[in-house]
Amino acid sequence: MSRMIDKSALTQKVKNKERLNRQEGVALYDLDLYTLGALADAIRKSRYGTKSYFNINRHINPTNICKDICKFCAYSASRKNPSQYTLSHEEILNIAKNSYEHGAKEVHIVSAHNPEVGLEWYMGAFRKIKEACPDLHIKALTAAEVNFLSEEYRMSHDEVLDMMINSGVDSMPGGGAEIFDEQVRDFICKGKVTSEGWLDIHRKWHQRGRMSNATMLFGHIEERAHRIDHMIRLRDLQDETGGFNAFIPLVYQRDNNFLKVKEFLTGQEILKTYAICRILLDNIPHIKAYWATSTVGLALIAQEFGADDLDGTIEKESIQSAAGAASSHGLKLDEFVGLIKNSGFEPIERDSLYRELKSY
Ligand code: V47
Repeated sequence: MSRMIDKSALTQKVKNKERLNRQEGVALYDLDLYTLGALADAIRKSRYGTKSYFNINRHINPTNICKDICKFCAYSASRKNPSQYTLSHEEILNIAKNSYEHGAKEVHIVSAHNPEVGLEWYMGAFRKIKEACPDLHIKALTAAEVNFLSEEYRMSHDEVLDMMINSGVDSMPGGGAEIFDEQVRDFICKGKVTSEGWLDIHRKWHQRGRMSNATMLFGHIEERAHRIDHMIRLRDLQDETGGFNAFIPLVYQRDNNFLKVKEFLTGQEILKTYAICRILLDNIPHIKAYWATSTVGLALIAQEFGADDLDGTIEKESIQSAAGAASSHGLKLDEFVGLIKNSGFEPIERDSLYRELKSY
């Protein structure tokens, strides 16, 4: 189908800043990497020049005990797993305080779906962090976790979202989106929040005047058309709410999980996907090359293929690193800044809502 679309007409349409439909989105993959890169780079440069955003953040993953079994996940542990853990409030608070004292502006708190710890374990941790560090931005609970809590405690999504706000959560991370196509989703993470559920939770969050991010897990069993479908569903919601700050394509990590993927993406396909999301998602301000899954090297190149954000220093990360990513320890600030500078871009430290804090 995509072969029927004239490549030069498609290229011209992108240059004219006209919105592309689903079929044209898929056809973008037929353009060569350099054409796509130039198109995405022009959009990126027209918005941000050579600025590349990052923040000083700390990822906290407080429990790995999960009632769900997502085939791609190497992080979760069943209750019988010897490597299971659940942090106490005191431990979570100490991590947050320590990071705050060392310059972190954001804690990114994402856990597994642990049915044993109780709602107060989730919410109380946020309250305690907010009380101790009022200026520390709390980005917490994916839509998948919101859905889990609502099912577990027989509450509506609205009630869980209100409880998050009352407990000090400032924004929501983009996790749990995986791939929206229902057939692929059923195969890779059956039982998790549905695609419609994920989108509706973010819709409700945005209706409360709050911002969030959106991810897409790619490079496993999905096809190009599924990625385009995913992006278009997000673009539609963004038209409605305007509440997404950033889109984050997460490159599938292959180790220690049940998804037996034989062929992995080439660097070209990953870069094409960054470029395509910059082109298609005309209404989402930022494209984040999350270095933990793309590798630092490819994230730096992605800056020339549409990405304007590199996430943050992270400090410690357990979800992707369990599946093979090199993010178990983050990046030191001076190293991160040096890498961005050496790649020809201007490192801009931002806060969680993309207000510029410092140019390095
Ligand atoms: O939703 C799990 C992903 C996500 C694997 O909002 C994997 O700023 C790759 O959402 N290979 C959680 N990915 C992380 C996340 C995130 C990360 C960075 C920034 C933001 C943000 C959000 O981790 C899950 C899932 O898609 N994940 N296993 C894996 N094997």
